[in-house]
Amino acid sequence: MTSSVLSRAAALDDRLDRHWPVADTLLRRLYGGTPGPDHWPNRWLDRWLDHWLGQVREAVTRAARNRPQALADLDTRRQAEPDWFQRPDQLGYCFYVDRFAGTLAGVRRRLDYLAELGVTYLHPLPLLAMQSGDNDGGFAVADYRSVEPRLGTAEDLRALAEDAHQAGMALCLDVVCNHTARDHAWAQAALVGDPTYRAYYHVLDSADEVAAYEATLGQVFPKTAPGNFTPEPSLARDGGGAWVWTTFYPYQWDLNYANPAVFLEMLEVLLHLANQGVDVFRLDSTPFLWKAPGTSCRGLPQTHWIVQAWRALLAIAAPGVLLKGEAIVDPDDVVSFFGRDEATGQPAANECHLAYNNGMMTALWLAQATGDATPAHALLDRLAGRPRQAAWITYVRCHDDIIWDALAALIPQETLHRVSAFYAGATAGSYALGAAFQADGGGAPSTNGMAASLVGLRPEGHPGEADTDAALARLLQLYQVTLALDGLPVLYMGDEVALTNAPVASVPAGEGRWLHRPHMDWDRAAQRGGGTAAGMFRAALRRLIQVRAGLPALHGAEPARPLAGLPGGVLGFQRTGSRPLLCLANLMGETVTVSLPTGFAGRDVVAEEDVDPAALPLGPWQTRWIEVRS
Ligand code: OTU
Repeated sequence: MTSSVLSRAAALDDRLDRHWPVADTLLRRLYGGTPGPDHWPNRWLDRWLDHWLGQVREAVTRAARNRPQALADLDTRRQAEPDWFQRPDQLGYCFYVDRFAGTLAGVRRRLDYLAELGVTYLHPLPLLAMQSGDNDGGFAVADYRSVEPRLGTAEDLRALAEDAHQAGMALCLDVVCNHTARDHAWAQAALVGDPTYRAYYHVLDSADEVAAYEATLGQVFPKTAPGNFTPEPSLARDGGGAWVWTTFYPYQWDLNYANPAVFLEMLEVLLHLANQGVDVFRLDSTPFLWKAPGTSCRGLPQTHWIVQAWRALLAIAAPGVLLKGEAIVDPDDVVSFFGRDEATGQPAANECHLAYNNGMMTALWLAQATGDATPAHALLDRLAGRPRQAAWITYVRCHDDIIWDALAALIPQETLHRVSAFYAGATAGSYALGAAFQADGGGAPSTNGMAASLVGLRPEGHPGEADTDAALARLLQLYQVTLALDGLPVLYMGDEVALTNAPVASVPAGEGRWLHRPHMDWDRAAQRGGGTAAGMFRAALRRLIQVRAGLPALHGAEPARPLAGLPGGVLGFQRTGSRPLLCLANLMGETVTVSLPTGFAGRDVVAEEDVDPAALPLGPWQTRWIEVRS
C-alpha cells in the first residue's frame, strides 16, 4: 500500500468516527420501533434494524473507497476551505440543457461563455432519464443512473463534471428525491403486483383514507393536477381500491420514506452521482418527504432527520459535496432546512449547506411593484438567524413561477393579489408582461415570465426608448441588490442578455411555466457593447459580477442587515466586514436624495466615484454599492 492509500483510509476512519454516530442516531430514531409494512416481521425488527444499518454503513464506506482520486483531492481542498461557496467570487448559472445548448456535449462547448461571465457553479436542470411524454421538465425521473438519451450519456455527464472542475466550476444536479416517474422500474414493478416495490410508494386502499388526508393537505397544481392522490386500479389488493400519493402530477409518485429501503435507495443514488462528479445536490421538493395523518405533510421533523442523515453520510463518503434544500415555503420554515441543534433548538449547520432565499426574491419583486421596501427590510431581520456556515442561494428568477403565497405570513393577502395582478399586466400603470399561474385555495395566483418581461422589456426593445431604459434599469436593480445579499447568487439562463418570454404559442396549455423557459438566443448573446439592450445589459451585469468578486464585505457568512431611517421607496442594507458596504436601491421612477448619518466617507464602487453620504442622490431605479471609509 502506498502512503496516499493509507492516508485516505485513515481519513475515512476519522470521518466514520465523527459522522456515523450522527447518522446512526437519526436512523434509529426514524426506523427503530416503527411497525413496518406487513411483509416485515415485527418481532425481528431490532435485529433487522442493526442489519440494515450495517448495509447503510457498508454502502457509504464502499462509495468512499471507490471515490475517484480527482474527486477525493477536490474534497480535501474544499475541507480546507469550507467557506468556498460563500465567497464573493462565486456565481451560479441555471439552465435547461436542451434550451441552452442542445446536449451535454453542447454545454461543454459553452463553458467558455460561462467562464467569461464569471460563472463558478453550473446548475443544469434535470437531465436524468425521464418519464416519456409529459415529464414536468424532467422532474419525473425514470432512472437515476442514466442520462436522458436526448441529452447525452452517463459518460457525457462525467465529462461535463471534469471540464467544469478544470474550469474551477462546481456542478449542481437535481435529485428528485420526493417522487419517481410512473415509468420508473420501481413503479412499474409495483404495477405488476410486486409487494416490495408497492411498499416504496404511498398506496391508499379506500376513498375515506384519501379524503382524511386531503382534509389537511395543500395543493401544488390545483388546476392542472388537483388533489394529492391518483387512482391506480392495478395496485389494488383483495378487491379493494388503490390511490397512489401524487403531490405534483399524476405521473410523479411520492416515495414512502417510512420504508427504510427507500431511504437506502436514494442514498445509493446520491453516492453514485457524487462519484460521477456532482458537487451539489438540489434536493427537489425537500419539505414533502415525510407524511403523517392530520398534518400538512410539509416540513415534518422526520423530513429534517432524513436530510440530516444524508448529510452525515455524505460527509463520510464525499466530504466536499453540498446539499441544497428546495423549499419554497414561509421564510422561517426555509431557515429550518439549514438545521437545528436538538438540545438547544437553536439554528445549527447540520442539514442543508444551501437553501433558496425565495423570500427575498419574492419580496424584491414585490418592492419594485409597490415602491415599498418595508416588507423586504422586515424579512432581512427574520433571515438573519441563519447559521453562519450555511448560505442562501440568492436569485432573481428560476424555472418555476414566483409563488407570492410563500410570503402570506408577512404580507396582507390583498397586497399579494395586487402584486400578482401587477405582474400579469392586469393593473393600471403596470409595465409587466408576465402571466398569472395557479394558486391554492384563494391565494394570490403565482407569476410566470422571464425577468426581462416582468420588468417590462418588449421583445424588440431598442435602447434609447424611454421604456426600454427604465425596464433595463429595473432588471439591473434586481440583480445589483441580489448580488449584494448574503449568499451564492444564481443567474437564470438568458437573464444576462435580458432575454424575454418564450413565444406564447410555444407554451403548453395548463403549464404556463414554459413562458420563462425559452431557448437561449445566441445571436443576442453575441451582441456586445452599448448598441443593443442585450449588449448594454450584459456589460453592466458583467461589471457588477467583477466588482462583487473583489468586495470582502460580500462574503456570505454574515447576513445583510436592513438600514433604518430610509425613505419608504428606498431599499437599503449593510454588509459587514473589514470594509463595510451599503447597498441602496431606489425603487421608484423619480430621483430621491438619501441622507445617511455622517461621520464616514463613502465611495460608490461600481460608478467609481466618491459620494457624500449626507446627501446622496439616487436616480430612477438606481442602485449603489457604497463602501464605507472612515
Ligand atoms: C419543484 O418545485 C421543481 O422546482 C418544479 O419544477 C417541479 O415541478 C416540482 O418540484 C415537482 O418536482 O411546487 O412550483 O416547496 O414549491 O418543490 C414549484 C417546494 C413547486 C415546492 C417545490 C416545487
